[in-house]
Amino acid sequence: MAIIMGLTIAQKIIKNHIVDGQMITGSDIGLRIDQTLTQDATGTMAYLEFEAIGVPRVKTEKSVAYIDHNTLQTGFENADDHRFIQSVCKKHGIYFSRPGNGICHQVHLERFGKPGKTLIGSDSHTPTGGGIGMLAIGAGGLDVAVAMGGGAYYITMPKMVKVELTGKLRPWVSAKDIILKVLEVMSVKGGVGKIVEYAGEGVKTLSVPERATITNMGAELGATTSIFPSDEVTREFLKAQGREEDYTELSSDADAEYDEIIKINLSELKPLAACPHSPDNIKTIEELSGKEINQVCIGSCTNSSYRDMMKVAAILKGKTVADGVSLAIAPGSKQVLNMLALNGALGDMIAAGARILESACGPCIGMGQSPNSGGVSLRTFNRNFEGRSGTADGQIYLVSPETAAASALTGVFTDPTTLGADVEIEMPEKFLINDNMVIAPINESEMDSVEVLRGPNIKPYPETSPLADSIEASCSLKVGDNITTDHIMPAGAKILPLRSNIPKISEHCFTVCDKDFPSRAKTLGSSIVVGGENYGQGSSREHAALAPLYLGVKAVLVKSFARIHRANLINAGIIPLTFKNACDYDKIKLGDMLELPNVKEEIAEGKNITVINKTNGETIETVCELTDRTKAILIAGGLLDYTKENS
Ligand code: MIC
Ligand code: SF4
Repeated sequence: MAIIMGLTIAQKIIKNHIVDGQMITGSDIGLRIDQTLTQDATGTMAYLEFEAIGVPRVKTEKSVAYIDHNTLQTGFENADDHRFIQSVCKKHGIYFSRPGNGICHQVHLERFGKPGKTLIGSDSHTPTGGGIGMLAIGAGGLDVAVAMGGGAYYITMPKMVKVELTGKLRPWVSAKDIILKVLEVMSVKGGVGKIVEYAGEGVKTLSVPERATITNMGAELGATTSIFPSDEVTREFLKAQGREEDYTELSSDADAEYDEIIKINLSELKPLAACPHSPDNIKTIEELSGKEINQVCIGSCTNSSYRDMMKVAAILKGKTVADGVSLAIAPGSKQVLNMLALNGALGDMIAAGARILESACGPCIGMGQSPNSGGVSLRTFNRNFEGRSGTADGQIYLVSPETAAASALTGVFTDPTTLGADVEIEMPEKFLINDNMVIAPINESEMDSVEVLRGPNIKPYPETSPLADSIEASCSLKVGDNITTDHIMPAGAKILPLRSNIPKISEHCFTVCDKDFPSRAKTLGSSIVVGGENYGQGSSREHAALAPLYLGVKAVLVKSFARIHRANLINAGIIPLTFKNACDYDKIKLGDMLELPNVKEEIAEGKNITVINKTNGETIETVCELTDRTKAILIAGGLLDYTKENS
């Protein structure tokens, strides 16, 4: 692949931040990271890792810790974790966004995001920041910890995809429908190894929060990130947030080259839904029209902006939610909620019968509001993986706020374009700015005396060991294609409080697929997991690697991996192997004894890794593409050991 000439937006930001490697598609590059964010469900572990690295004060321009996921406090665990994170922030120079201030991605967009900067976050929807022209990437907690300590963040230089938007959305058709269309075209694995850039005259018709809806759900494409230009619309948004000085203009060069171009005419789009159980299982609302529904949830980091909420309030105003429907609404941030409270829109929602939830992830991560058995739930969220809602047989459809609100009133799937005249929502000239729920870092001189507060649920990082010369281990689990991190390490109200307790949370590892996996893996001592295509899609949770590590999983052998999960496995010292020939998947059964006789040497020398199935005598060629750095990480026993050895 040739060195890049005319530059795309992402390539320009990469060029300004590259500290290691060359900007050649497919090669590994290290980036300087300007900003980091964490949320509480991944944050406790990320800060334990940051402490283990031993850097006294963060070296980024801005690092922010949000409390937004584990806000249902049914025991001491979550509250203890919040207190731990708050005290770590005070000790190490990190901004702390208190519970109640809102969902990390929404608040970061409003208050901290800056065009042209790099951001990594321990949450897969960090690309929301692409809506404001940031190179914003989801990562494992340990990668965020390393970046906070001043280390580079490594990615494979992605391919560039241009999505050219022409025309203008028709009334009642929404930014959500754009990204659902892109998902229909590209699928949940179509973005792996790619950055998706939006361009064309249609871009200027979209406000920053609408752009952020699109970049947010780019995570569901498996893309490294998605990004919009930074233009006059961006400037207006920043000005309305009282931050015009953070604006810089950013666009691609006229001769920038893209590996793939997708064209979407906004004027032709219709309201869409992602049907159970995958974000790329798309149908038009017209096709679903009239189907009975039981629940509607509006909010999440995808669709909880001021604009979205105002639109919903306007649809609900003066009406009542249908008899058979429970409508829950969670405005995305304190800024949004407070503005709705002051301008009367919140009153319209309450009067219509909406159940108003706090500004947090809530039902999106199964923290309450699980639907009834077999219930049909319309959600403005970004993921509808099986069981994620907390109801195993729940039928989750992902839709726009307009479709959600219209359907909540009728009790059946309702195409919002049938609602009549559009309601125009003007972006406010000035948002309500009140950062009183963000605690700024204290002076360096006072930091030493801060005591970090740890609760009994906070357990250390699991034990690691350097890579052995050879591995002999049984296949402890065999799964199919598109396994999500929600399968590997389920979330929800019962399990999320265990995020800082790996021994306990590992008892739930893979139980969605096989309830005996944790005890089997533990009994085996060492084992290997076998899977299909796009293994590990979805969340960035490193717990999907740390729990297997704790249970003795030495390698994961699959047809293909999702990006963040593969990186998390390497960080945890688990070898990510892919079949050289996908059909060899059939040569391994649950319980087979596998041997990797020369694994260390093969990894060190960049060779294919031989796997011998001792149960049936087959020899299987596998591939483990690694750079010098990732080889060294695996040999050291994971990124934490590698970082300690190299600092
Ligand atoms: C999600 O949407 O699945 C989460 C919960 O936000 C995760 C992070 C986590 O598991 O804590 C994500 O998207 O990375
Ligand atoms: Fe929270 Fe849902 Fe967004 Fe994840 S996808 S950050 S759980 S709102």
